[in-house]
Amino acid sequence: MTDIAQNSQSKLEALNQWVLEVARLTRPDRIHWCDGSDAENEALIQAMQADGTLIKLNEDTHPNSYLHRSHPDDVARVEHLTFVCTTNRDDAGPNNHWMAPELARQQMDSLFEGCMEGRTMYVVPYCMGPIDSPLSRCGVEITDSAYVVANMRIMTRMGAPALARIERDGSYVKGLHSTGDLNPDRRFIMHFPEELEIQSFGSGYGGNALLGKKCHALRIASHQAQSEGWLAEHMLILGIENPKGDKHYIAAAFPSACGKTNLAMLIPPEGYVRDGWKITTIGDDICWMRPGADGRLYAINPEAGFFGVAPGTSEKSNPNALASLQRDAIFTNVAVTDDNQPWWEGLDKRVPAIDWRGNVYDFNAGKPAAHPNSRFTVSAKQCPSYSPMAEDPQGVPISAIVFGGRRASLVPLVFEARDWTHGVLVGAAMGSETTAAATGAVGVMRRDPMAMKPFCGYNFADYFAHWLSFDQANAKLPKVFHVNWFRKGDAGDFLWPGFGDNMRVLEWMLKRVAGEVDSQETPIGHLPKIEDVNLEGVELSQEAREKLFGYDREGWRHEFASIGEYLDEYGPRMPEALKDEQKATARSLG
Ligand code: TSX
Ligand code: MN
Repeated sequence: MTDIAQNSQSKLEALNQWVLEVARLTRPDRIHWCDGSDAENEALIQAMQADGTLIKLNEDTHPNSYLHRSHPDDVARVEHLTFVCTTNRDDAGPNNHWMAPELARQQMDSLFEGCMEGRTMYVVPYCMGPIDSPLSRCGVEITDSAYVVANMRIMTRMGAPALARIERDGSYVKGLHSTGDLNPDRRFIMHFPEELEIQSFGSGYGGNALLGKKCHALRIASHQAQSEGWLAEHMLILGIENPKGDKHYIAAAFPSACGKTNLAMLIPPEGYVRDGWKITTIGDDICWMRPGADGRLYAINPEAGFFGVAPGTSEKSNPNALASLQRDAIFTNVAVTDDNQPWWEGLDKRVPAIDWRGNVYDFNAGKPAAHPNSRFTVSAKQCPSYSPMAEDPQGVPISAIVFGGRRASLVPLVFEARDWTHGVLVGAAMGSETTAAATGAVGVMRRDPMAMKPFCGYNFADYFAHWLSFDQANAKLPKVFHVNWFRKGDAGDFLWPGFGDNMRVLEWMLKRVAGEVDSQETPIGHLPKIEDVNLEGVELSQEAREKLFGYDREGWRHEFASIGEYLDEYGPRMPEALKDEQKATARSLG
């Protein structure tokens, strides 16, 4: 046996040992190693239809598509039950719930003990990112949920090719998941970034159970990225092609309920399409990027599918998403029509027959028929705007990073950061107003740095320092922008049309990247000169023009005082350079 063969055999041997160790603890009736084949998927879907996990939808309108109804108490991520278990508490930071690793393991061992009795244990090898990309990373999820397997097959490169890469790489993230009895009192999502391990018990919901997504690709990967010199971000990636055929790529971070998936799949206004502009989609949720040999940041989408919020997705808000959902999709917690088609609020004017819990829908009860966090799972390949570059192992070069939030007041439509450090401050200070879809009060501003508040696997102060560290002499970093599609007028109306018209803002960003236009310099950054934004075909009132393209010194003075207080919450680990940037801006606001 050659050294290499011996080595790879021992790597799989280690995986085998871990699987057996988990089986000794959880005591499943069967162990199934997933190969990702069509035959395997069909057998799983058959079994899930037989036991009621999946309900077949209308084959004529939605071929090969299924509905899953989760336990009604298991419909969303559970931040208060999500922990980052680092040796030192400060490494997790005030932005995470922390538990000592030994205590967390003890607690999880007792939950996992015997939890798979009578069940099948699935071993799911997966790769986050194109199989042959140096930016990709692998994992193995052990789960007792066939629904998780079916979703992981869509969301990741799952099965035999991933196992082969694991055999080559040797390293992978170990994820252990059981739905347990779905008791919310016995539910925990534990991360052990130092050991590249995840343990999740008591939930079957996507963000808690599809461990490749938020747990691996964001929490564990952000920690790994910090030590390896790259970035794991909660960002969509889109491509823009101009009439000359130049291609640019933009990565953008938004908190929930800002329409990230809609922006990733944007269809430009008619005039732009006629002139030869094109938007392509690389990803809608997660972006891994690292500096290339030329100093630019190169990005991949580690996912292979979309796990999107259904409500609000319509022919008007996102035709590309709807087109993606015509076949081979899994719907979770949506309503159905009388002819068994999936339905959700905002889709169209039909009235559904059955609500997300499986009860006859009572229109007069005034409650939504689909759960507000109901989801679709679908392969990215089914999206008409999906870019072939999403499969490129080298990734795509990023020309602009965009941060955004839902802000009814103060924040203009778009501004550009002065430089990288200022850009990091813009990302660190970003926030969004809560909507009815989230729990709690509506319209309250919450800071959500880089949209990573629930997903950064380490101390935010160290995370900002890591971002600042990319500003090297040979770096050709993207320009950083901030956008707000949600500015309201005094009458409470949205001032910007949004959706496809956001293309006009993206075009201005590219003009800035190319150095084709100058700007209004203000203490908060570069605002567009209104004549440099193509507003042909949009009607904006005088109030809209002033509020979207102007800046309110007095309001920003208050905002910067609040940003200063926010940074101070992270204590002495907060990088001086960021605090200095905040102070300098505060001073120039007078
Ligand atoms: O996704 C949105 N985007 C980004 C699209 C590429 N939404 C939906 C947010 C909920 C997830 C938006 N909502 C956007 C937006 O740009 N803007 C708005 C606010 C808005 C809503 C309705 C209208 C205009 C703005 N106008 C009419 O309905 C006619
Ligand atoms: Mn997300």
